[in-house]
Amino acid sequence: MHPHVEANGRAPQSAVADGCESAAGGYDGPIPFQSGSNVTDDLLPGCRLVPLTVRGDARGSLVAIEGGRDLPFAIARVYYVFGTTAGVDRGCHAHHKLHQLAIAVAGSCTMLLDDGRQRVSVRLDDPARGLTMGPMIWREMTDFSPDCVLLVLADAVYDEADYMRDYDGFLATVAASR
Ligand code: T46
Repeated sequence: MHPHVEANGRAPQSAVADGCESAAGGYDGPIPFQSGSNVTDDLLPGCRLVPLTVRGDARGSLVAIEGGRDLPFAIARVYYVFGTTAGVDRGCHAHHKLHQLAIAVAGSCTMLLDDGRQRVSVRLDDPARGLTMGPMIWREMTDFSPDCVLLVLADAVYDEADYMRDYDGFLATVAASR
């Protein structure tokens, strides 16, 4: 298991994600991580930790990300989360179609990913590594460090209709797609 992949459990049979308060709850217990130790291995479908090329010299470091080249999608939107209040959780939703890449360009936070079958918790703490998140993945962000800046590149502009913000509804959609 990659050291930043901190936990993996089976998704519960019924809703546990009643808002972000239950982000750490509802696990049946850890099960072995399935994908080995390579950082580019799939965590869940559409979710990968990917190394980013760091162009460094004596002055410091620079990472460039070009849509369609370093990413499997064209970048339609960039946003970043920062100044997160201590102890709060964010996310608590899935997307119908959206593809994203998230990078903790400063500080760290934990991203809990849930495909309705399994849950994986990943610590994002490296500006040289991104996390891809595809459609139909419930995500919860927790344990933000005070200095955390979470940069997200997305393949579509903001569309509230693409959000699933109800965990039971998310599970029902997953079940209906089987
Ligand atoms: C995701 C995680 C990682 C906009 O107006 N435009 C935007 O592009 C975004 C992302 C948000 N907003 C508005 C909607 C809300 O009124 O900003 C407010 C906060 O958004 P939200 O509560 O969705 O933020 P997070 O941190 O819970 O989730 C965000 C993304 O929305 C989501 O797609 O995957 O970060």
